[in-house]
Amino acid sequence: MTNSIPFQFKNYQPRRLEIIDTTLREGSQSSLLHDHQKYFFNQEDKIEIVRSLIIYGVKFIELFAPNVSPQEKADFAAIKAARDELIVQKGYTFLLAHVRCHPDDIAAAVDSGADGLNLYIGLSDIARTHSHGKDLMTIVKNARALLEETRANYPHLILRFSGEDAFRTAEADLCRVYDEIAPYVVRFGTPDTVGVATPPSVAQRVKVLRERYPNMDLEGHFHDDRGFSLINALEAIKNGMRYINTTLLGIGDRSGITSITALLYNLYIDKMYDHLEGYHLRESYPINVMFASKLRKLVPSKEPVSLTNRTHTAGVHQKAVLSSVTTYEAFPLDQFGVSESEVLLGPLSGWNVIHYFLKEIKYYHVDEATAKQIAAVFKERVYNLTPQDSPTKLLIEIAESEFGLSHLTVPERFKDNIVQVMADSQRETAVGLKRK
Ligand code: HCA
Ligand code: CU
Repeated sequence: MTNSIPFQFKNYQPRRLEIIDTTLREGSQSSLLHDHQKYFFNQEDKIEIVRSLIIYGVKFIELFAPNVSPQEKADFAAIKAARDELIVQKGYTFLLAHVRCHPDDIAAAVDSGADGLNLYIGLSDIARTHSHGKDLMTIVKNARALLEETRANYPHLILRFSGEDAFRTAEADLCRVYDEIAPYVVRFGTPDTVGVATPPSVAQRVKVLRERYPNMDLEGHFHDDRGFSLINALEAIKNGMRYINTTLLGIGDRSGITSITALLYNLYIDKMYDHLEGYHLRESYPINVMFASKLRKLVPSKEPVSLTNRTHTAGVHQKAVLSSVTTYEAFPLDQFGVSESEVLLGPLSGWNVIHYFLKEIKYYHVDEATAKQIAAVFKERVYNLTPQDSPTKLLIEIAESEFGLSHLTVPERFKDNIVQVMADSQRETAVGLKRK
């Protein structure tokens, strides 16, 4: 099967990997927003998110169909204006509307100036029975007519078609529908709507679709119900899929989809550098921090591009990372914007880190023997801390009032050589570590 539409991407040559970020569509469906009594991103949030994504190097951004609500329509226009402002500096970014195979959605998206339509419809038996109730051939007939008309009326639009729940749709059914639709679109989506796909099933599906539609680009959208959204996206890319849907921090319906920074980080680790063309990897951690603050939370500990991935609490680990961080940090997070490392003072801290903290960070005169004694007292008392106290305060109190430690005088110009600025100065218990 071939796709007959020669499509001009406004002179844009798609890269080896094109991320279609859907933070503002799929991500907006996340229950996390409800948990934090936020419920939706306001227009200011959306513009900041879009600007950050464009600066990060994303060229395709998915938004809701503008007829979802008057607010979505107004937001679409504001986002488009923000996108337009960045064209001279950053090149063109395509705004894609996520639309049902319904004339109202298509008309609203076209009116709002969308560059493309991400059309979708449920194909699996379950969706057909419980969602829209239409049989396969009726779906094909309606979708085909609509797409034919849309293609003819708006030759400039980027049209994509997705069979929702593609991984619970029989291959024969999927192909029967895609065969009919192929002449009108440039991309087929294969969403794993409920997160049932596994790396082998992804590899198999991508191979079948690539063979059957060699001129068609494929797009993946992997939900994380089993925790496979990242590995499935990697597997799809390794088998030749070019377009992948992501969100910031992987948020989305239920447990979400593939995290954008986790995906790029893993491609880097796997040395797939040609897939990273045009992405500003050093912005990875800053973009995660920006987005986490919108959700009123910290960058989650399960996010690979996080400071937590560089935070050490166990005494044995702390001692080792003081000597070389590579002992407990295998991959280079610096390139992803995590330029600090942290050791947290707490019940598990050993005398090494206490010595390091008192001497190198707080500039006390302290020898190792005294640091060992202070550590013993600290370890006894730290369990009784109330939430108002901090381990740092306790340690300093012990050091000064019980051990009578006094300060060294360190010339100003040497201070920066010893300690890095801490990532979050609110966290009094964090010890900044010098990177080696
Ligand atoms: C949805 C379902 C969807 C669609 C993905 C797509 C999914 O919320 O509309 O159209 O590519 O997971 O199937 O997100
Ligand atoms: Cu989804």
